[in-house]
Amino acid sequence: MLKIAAARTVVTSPGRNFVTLKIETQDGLTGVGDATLNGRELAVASYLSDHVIPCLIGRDAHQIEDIWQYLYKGAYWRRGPVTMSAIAAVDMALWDIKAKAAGMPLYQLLGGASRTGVMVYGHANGETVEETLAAARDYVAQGYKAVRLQSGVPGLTSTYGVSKDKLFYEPADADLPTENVWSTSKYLRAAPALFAAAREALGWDVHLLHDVHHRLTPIDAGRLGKDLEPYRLFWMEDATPAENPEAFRIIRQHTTTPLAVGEVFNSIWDCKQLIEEQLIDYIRATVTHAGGITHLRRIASLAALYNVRTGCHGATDLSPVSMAAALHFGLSVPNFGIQEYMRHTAETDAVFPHAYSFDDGYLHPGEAPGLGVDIDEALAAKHPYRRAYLPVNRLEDGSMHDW
Ligand code: CS2
Ligand code: MG
Repeated sequence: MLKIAAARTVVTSPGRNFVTLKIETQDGLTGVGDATLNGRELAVASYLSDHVIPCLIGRDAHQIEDIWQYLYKGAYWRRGPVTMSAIAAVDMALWDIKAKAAGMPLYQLLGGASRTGVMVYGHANGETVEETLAAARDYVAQGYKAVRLQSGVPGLTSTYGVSKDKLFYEPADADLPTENVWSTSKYLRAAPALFAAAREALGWDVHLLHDVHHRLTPIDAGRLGKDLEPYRLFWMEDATPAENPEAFRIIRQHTTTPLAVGEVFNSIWDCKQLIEEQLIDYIRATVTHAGGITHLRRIASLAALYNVRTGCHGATDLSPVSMAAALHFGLSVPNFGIQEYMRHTAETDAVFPHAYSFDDGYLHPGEAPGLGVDIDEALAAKHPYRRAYLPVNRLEDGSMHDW
């Protein structure tokens, strides 16, 4: 038995807020889990400290599945991003401990490596098509096989995915929500032009991705997918809000552009219909927001039955702990698709020393026992929490819209 002796949440803000759970066993083994929920960090920190941690002390850290079921079924009020991020952090930390106790990198416990590396995509963005393509060329020059393109929309002062600092995109940028303005008609004219220029400039060997970020109606999404078909995207992400899985039937009727969805999902139940009806091609659920490695493996197994591949979310608001866990999962899972890799800043990397490394377009989790990542709590303490909201989005007439 590996008795859990203590557990604590560490809230730190090296450039942006992160919530990390650290679990310690009586034998001195420690494990970490990422519990960061962008814009609602303290809700998860409290859920862990006030409601979960008291139930962990004294339990056997080896009983990952039983603890997962205890925290899921025992909560009564199940699912949702706060609950499932908290469960995910416990799950990641327990897998970290188990792999350390076994003296091997976590991927070995998940069935070993199914590939030599985890193919990742970077985020090229710019105010203009030219700026975006220049950023994309930088990524290709760094060896990336896949690049996401997000460009400004003529006539709009801001849009999703375009950051002031090209390499690092952090949307949680203000003490109260920034208000963005959106126009679908302006966007639908701009996006196809971006990818036409991209194929002209970058050729066909690089995978191109795009994130619509929940902003279109199903029929508009069908139109965009059809307009993008000549440019052979790897995927069109979050084409329409995914609360309504049936909406994807409409998109599917109009386009063969591959569809990815799920970064906001937090359980297999959110994914089920989209996967079983093959309405999507990639499932974006992540280790942190979808209940940890234990639950993400269940989602991936369901997806494998229907030829749906993984495409885990990996934005900067998922900490290096989450990235490490995603890489162990991604190295082993049979129906791997691609892993998002929005690089963290050097400030963040210093707080989260890690073994994973990038080489020629692929990440590898490394061979350190466990997740191969930790949190430097002394350094973390130097970056106090700062409230930061994600933006909100309105149409040009002021109506609230999806951000
Ligand atoms: C985006 C994210 O990376 C993505 O695909 O959807 O940047 C998302 O906007 C943030 O994670 C929200 O916190
Ligand atoms: Mg996205």
